[in-house]
Amino acid sequence: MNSFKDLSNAVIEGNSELAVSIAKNIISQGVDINDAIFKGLNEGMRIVSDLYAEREYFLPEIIISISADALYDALEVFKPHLDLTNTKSKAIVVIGVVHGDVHDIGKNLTKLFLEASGYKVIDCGRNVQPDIFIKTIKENNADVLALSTLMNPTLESITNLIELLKEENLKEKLKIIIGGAATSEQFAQKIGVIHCDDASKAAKILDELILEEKS
Ligand code: B12
Repeated sequence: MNSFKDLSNAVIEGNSELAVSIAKNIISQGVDINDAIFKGLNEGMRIVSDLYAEREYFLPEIIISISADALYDALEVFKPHLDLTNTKSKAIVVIGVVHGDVHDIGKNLTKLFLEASGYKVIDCGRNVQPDIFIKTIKENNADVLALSTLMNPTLESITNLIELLKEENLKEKLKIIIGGAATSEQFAQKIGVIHCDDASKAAKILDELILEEKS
């Protein structure tokens, strides 16, 4: 679909006005909004990330922030049209970016996809201290903990948090799913959690786990 590519280009260009106008157009055409978010917005940000990785010194971080703004502005247009009001949620998810890391675009997309799939998501934000995660999990009797990090040094924050969850006897009660560019299947296996490299797949993975548990 052409408008997905246009939307992705608007994010790459950091053109909020254009992104919003394309998003409105997509809605008026009755196109699948999950598809628009993934194939348009997410794809645009992925290309920006690749450009940054390849030509790091020529693409200032400010440009990336402008792309992120365009993505968020378009998301605001889509949000009211996603069914986020499921009266009976599938499960309660606590989500956040671990301590030391402020990259939250992937986490925000994961949150949105989970909400759109019927999960109740409590967002702890970014650069989250371990005790905040523990408190939020306990207060909300959470079923799932979803963690994100894009930086290698902050993998340690995930390891430390898992240790703390064990001490609090919470690890076995929770399904723990991690994502973000710094995470890997190997790392996830080592610490006994689930790995997912794609925000749009998280709900499917959790659906299967929850179904498995119920049967
Ligand atoms: C955008 C960006 C920024 C923005 C962040 C804006 C924001 N609000 O998030 C700004 C400019 C602020 C920034 C700052 C910094 N950045 Co930066 N940044 C990036 C960049 C270019 C893109 C990241 C991004 O948003 N990608 C798009 C999103 C959609 O992708 P994503 O997060 O990977 O998420 C996808 C999946 O991973 C998954 N996912 C993510 N989380 C989760 C969680 C769950 C549960 C699930 C299921 C899935 C999932 O779903 C998403 C979509 O499918 C990357 C480079 C790159 N190539 O990735 C560097 C990068 C991550 N940054 C880097 C660094 C070093 C920094 C700084 C330290 C720079 C500095 N010297 O100040 C600071 C960070 C300070 C800190 N303490 O956090 C490094 C990290 C190196 C490393 N591996 O350790 C990178 C890799 C650049 C590089 N090549 O050096 N950055």
